[in-house]
Amino acid sequence: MLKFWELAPSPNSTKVRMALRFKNIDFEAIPVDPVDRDAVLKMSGQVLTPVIEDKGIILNDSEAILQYLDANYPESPRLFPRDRGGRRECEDWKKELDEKIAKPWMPVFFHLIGRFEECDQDALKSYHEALAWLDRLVADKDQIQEGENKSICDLRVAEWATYALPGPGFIARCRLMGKSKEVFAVKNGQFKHLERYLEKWNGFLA
Ligand SMILES: N[C@@H](CCC(=O)N[C@@H](CS)C(=O)NCC(=O)O)C(=O)O
Repeated sequence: MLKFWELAPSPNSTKVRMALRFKNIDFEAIPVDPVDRDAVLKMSGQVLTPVIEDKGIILNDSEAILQYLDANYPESPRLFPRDRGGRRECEDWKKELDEKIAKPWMPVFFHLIGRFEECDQDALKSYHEALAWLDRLVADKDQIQEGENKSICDLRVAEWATYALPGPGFIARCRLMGKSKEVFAVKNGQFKHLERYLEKWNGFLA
């Protein structure tokens, strides 16, 4: 069975967990201690998570893992489109999210994990603006980008939005997500379209 070295709730690990669940791939998750990377280093030759071991292959880097899963599990639902134009659109969407939501997310997350003493209020405001933008975009949709095999775009929305809108299963599995909900300070019902849209992806994180 595929083994997954995971550091919850880091976004790169969250991304891989959602991909594995979306593709219905059985896996064994092995939690990594953030201050003890020896096992990861010994196994993969580097210290960063996530890492997977599958069919004799050891692979780190979340983006490489997502591509590997699509290439090696062809019977499972696809994350990425096959055609170049579709791939470019998905890459553009990633860039847009990186700029609009991942950037302001980071200082707030660093406050959550204790790396920054203060919560950067400007970043939090920009993060909320990004959530409001996404809430408008998903108002009447289950899929953010038109076309087949673009679930990666939805996964990427969930990757960043779940920190403010985590599902109960994610909070139960990873206690820090309860605190995350408080720190990212979104009220229930504030982004109701996004809450509905995230249900499926939050289910994958339970
Ligand atoms: N490009 C890598 C980055 C991996 C990465 O930065 N992992 C973080 C957790 S999200 C980590 O292990 N950091 C180690 C540390 O901060 O000590 C990926 O996408 O997987």
